[in-house]
Amino acid sequence: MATSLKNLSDYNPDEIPSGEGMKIGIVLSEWNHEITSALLDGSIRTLLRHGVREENIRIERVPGSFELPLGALWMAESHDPDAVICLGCVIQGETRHFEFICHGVSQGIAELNLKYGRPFIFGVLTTDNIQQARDRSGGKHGNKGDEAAITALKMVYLKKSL
Ligand code: DLZ
Repeated sequence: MATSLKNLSDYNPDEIPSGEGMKIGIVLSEWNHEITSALLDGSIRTLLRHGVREENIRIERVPGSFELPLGALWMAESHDPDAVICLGCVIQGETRHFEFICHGVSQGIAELNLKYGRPFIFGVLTTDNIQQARDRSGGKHGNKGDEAAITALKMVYLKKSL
C-alpha cells in the first residue's frame, strides 16, 4: 500500500492495452486545484499516449472530492463512457472532516463500480499535507493521474476481453 515504495507513474508501456476506440470520462474535484490539475494533466497525457482519441475524453468538474461519486454517476448516465476516472485530493486538516470526506468518496466510488458494472477509478490522493500531495501529482513519487489512467485502460480491456 505504501506509495513511498512505488512510483505511481512507473509501468511498462508494452504491457498496457491500447485505448483506441475507448471513451473515457474524467471527473475532477476543484478543491486543492494546484494538485488536481496536475493529476488531470497526468491522466490526459497517459490516455493520449496509449491511443485514446482526444475527442473521446470528456472532462467535468465538481466542487470537492465529496461530490465525485455523484458527478461520476451523472457522467456515466449522460455520456456512456467505458470508464470514469475520478480525480481529487483530500488533505488532512485539524478536524475530522478529512475522515468523513475520504469515507464518503471511497465508499461512493466503490458502490458505483458494482452498481453500474463498469470501472469508476479511484484517483483520489488522501494525504497528511500538501507536500505529500505534490510528491504524488508529478513529484518524486510520480503522478496518481497516470496510475488512474492506466487502471482505466486495463479495466476496460479486461471487460472487453471477457
Ligand atoms: C470542506 C472540504 C475540506 C475541509 N477539505 C477538502 C479537501 O481537502 N479536499 C477536497 O476535495 N474537498 C474538501 N472539502 C470539500 C468537500 O469535498 C465538499 O465539497 C464539501 O464538504 C461540500 O459537500
